[in-house]
Amino acid sequence: MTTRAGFVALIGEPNAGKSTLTNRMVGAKVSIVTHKVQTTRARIRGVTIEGESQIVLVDTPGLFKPRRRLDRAMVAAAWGGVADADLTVLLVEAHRGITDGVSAILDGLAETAKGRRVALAINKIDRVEAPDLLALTEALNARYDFEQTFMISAERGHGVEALRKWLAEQMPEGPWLYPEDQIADLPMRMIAAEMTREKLTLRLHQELPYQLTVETESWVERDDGTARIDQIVYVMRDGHKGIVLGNKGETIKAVSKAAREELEEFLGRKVHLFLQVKVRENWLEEAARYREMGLDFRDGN
Ligand SMILES: Nc1nc2c(ncn2[C@@H]2O[C@H](COP(=O)(O)OP(=O)(O)OP(=O)(O)O)[C@@H](O)[C@H]2O)c(=O)[nH]1
Ligand SMILES: [Mg+2]
Repeated sequence: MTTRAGFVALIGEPNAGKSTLTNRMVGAKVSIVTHKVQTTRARIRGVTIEGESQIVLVDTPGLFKPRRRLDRAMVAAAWGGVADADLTVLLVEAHRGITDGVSAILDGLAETAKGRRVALAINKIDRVEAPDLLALTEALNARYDFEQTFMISAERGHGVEALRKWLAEQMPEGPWLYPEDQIADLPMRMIAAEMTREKLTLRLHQELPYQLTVETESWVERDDGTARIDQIVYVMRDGHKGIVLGNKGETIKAVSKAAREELEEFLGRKVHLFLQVKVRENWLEEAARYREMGLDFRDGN
């Protein structure tokens, strides 16, 4: 049997649906998803098998015009994903079309991805009519020489099988890169922190999600088969701490419950999750915070 294996980088604007597609193809939630932009902060690898092929999906942070150090490190991580991949899939939102952001990514591809294999996936087709889709496909292919165009709904699953079958055929011949049953390549402590960050992002308004980070401080396996997980939520101001805690601690309690439930489902066992909120004015300038997120601090320079 000839096996195949390779890396597929998923890139696109924030909110394009890269993480939703990753989870859909893996068949489990390995990357967090929210309706807000800039949810994914580092490269998250999800693994899936199709026939004789092992496809390693590299979910990346959205590409946008960076302002802060964290933004720059995120964007660098996304382009780094393209550089390391056998194939790149650009996701474009069907109903938004060629925005300034998409245009900038197309320019970036022309500059950095020369000689690299790039396919196009127009996502969220559930939100548009067919004629609009054809026009968008033509316009995008006029801007960049994509190997293939797929029309998908990552959320509903339309077109995802065709994309997956095609990707499987494109993977280079070689031994599988991960054990057959592995679905993600991310330390469990990071997956756990991401789950909490997702619940916080879903519950907090405006800028706050962008100004906090979550770290798993300790993970203790107990004799009774349960795990005790302690996490720290870093915020930048006292006022933010109050908001994250909520009235009588109700916000943090709800977040903790939702994150714990998801963790228990993922791990298939009972978890005791303890969250602590700490004010750290300067966490956005601390190398250790970036390391914990899986980002390169120097990329932010
Ligand atoms: N209607 C519709 N919504 C979708 C589809 N795919 C994803 N979404 C929604 O789009 C939003 C963003 O999805 P994500 O998967 O987090 O997007 P992302 O590209 O990973 O975003 P960043 O991590 O911020 O770069 C979520 O609310 C998803 O539910 C789709 O096919 N149709
Ligand atoms: Mg994402």
